[in-house]
Amino acid sequence: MTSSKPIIFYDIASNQPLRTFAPNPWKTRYALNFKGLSYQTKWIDMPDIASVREKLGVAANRTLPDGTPYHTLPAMQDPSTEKVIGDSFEIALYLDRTYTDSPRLVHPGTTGLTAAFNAQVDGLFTKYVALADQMPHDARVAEKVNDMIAKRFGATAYEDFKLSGEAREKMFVQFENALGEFVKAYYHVGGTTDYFWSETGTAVAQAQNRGREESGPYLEGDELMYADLIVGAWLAMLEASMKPEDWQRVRTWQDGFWARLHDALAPLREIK
Ligand SMILES: N[C@@H](CCC(=O)N[C@@H](CS)C(=O)NCC(=O)O)C(=O)O
Repeated sequence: MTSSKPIIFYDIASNQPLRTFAPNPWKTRYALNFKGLSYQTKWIDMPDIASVREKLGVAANRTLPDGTPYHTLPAMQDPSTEKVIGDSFEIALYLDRTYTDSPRLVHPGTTGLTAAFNAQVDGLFTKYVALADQMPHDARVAEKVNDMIAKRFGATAYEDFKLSGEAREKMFVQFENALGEFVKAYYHVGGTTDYFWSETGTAVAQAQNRGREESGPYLEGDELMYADLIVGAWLAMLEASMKPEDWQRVRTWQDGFWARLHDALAPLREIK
């Protein structure tokens, strides 16, 4: 089927110019652009996400540590089928099921694997999200957003989450090491956690990458699939939400591997 009317994609509003910055909406934008589908973005201020989703009739899909549910984006409404979906992974599966003439995001027989990979990648990057401390929230809502986040985690103020000095530097080193472990998935080497991206292990990592430099930067080399967009979404979040010099630092890690992946996805970052 081809979509007759544009799909409505609900994304979180940034400051001007409006652009995607949060990782899960990035997954959906990448998916829509990859499939070449016609869509338009509805930008939603973060404090309004719950009321918009309630109006659309989708349930809250995340829970706080105390069990309280809360609403998130992305969400999607497809006027051609009247379907409304409020989760990035479910949106990807729906798009594959419905728009079979466009390239497939999740290849047959890999749905469970991709779901597990999605959770794994979210967990990995979320651990270091404090380093993305320049989220481009609009000034009109920034204070409300900061209060919302602080309240969720029992802090008195958003400032309590901010890292500085040695603690921040330590987190950078840990993040680089964690990505050094993760890059093994791309090098197609063993998954055992032996931390080869330690100071003494760097040469091992480089040796193991030999032979993969010439192929594309995706998990399967030249062939892009949804799993690559999941990682790409987190990299796009880092670019949008880190200090430029911090993002430049990430770009140098693992011999520039993440920069190569992010740059390869540039044609799919169009905002419609
Ligand atoms: N499982 C959901 C998670 C979506 C999610 O966590 N979205 C975040 C942005 S990346 C959000 O909307 N957060 C709003 C908030 O924290 O209030 C999905 O994949 O769509």
